[in-house]
Amino acid sequence: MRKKAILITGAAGEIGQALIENLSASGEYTLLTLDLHPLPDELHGRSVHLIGDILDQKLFARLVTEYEIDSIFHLAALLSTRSEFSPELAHQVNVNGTLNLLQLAADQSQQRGKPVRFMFPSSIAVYGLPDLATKQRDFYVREWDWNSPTTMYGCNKLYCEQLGSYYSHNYQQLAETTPVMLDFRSLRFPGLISAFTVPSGGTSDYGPEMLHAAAKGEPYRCFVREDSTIPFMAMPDAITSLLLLWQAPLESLSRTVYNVTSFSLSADEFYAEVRRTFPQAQITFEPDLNRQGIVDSWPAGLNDKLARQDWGWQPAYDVARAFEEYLVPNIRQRYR
Ligand code: AKB
Repeated sequence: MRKKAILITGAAGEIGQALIENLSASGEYTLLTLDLHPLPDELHGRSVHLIGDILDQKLFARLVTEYEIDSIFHLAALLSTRSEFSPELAHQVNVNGTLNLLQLAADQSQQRGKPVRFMFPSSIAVYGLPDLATKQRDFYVREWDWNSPTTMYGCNKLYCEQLGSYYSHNYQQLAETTPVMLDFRSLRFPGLISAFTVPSGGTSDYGPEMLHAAAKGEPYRCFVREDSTIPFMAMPDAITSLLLLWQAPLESLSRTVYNVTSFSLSADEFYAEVRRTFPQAQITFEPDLNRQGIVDSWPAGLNDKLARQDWGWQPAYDVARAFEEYLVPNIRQRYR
């Protein structure tokens, strides 16, 4: 008899680490985690960890002989800045890797006669605002607004959302018998800020990088202008939203992809929050034109009304609580 398990890809990344911490706490689930890298020592023993590549289909073929995959949290991806340096590699990992996992989920759903729940974090990078005036005017974008990404990562995320929806609703639509479809659900995240990990390869990284540098007493050159505004979210809210959507009854969902957000801040306002706790922070603003262009194309805020309406999404951390109760105390402790 195969063991029922939840598969988490990209498990050693920022969201992955926080998710393992949360899902393993109850001891209720067998977690199968996959990453190119080992997990940090604190997470040892919380999951069955495999060092491997999502492009390795043989690895998945072996996995399903031992495990019945009940849900997949597919977190592995090359982020936006990294993807611009290696667009073809990004496409391989972000699109072909996702396709492999969708196929695995489709086969598993069919085999066990029950949909595999497939959770896919998407991003504000799927939006592409044409100019700053429009960004200011259409401050809180809805899911269907401005779906014209300017980055490889954004294109990859938008396409994979659509692939997920295809596998959920129309897969093998011409076959004589309708297959058991998988159950794909996606969240468009803003820039995420963790107190415990520092992001790498993203373009929203200037926020968390500023904060972690200040806490370490290191100078930081912020690569966007002071007025650059995007939405952000503290990691605990990201995990809450992921788990809420995962657990939501299918009948309550009116779509497969939802915006979620907590607060919007300009880089200057972010700096002001950092300075409140670390008045000696040495932050300078030296915009990098290319990365600035990416941030300018991303929305200043997200309209997450549908997530609130359909599955009761509500952020627990506004700016003040995120900094005062989550980020600052934990970061202080970390760099003490
Ligand atoms: C990135 O900057 O690439 C990510 C994202 C906004 O999805 N943090």
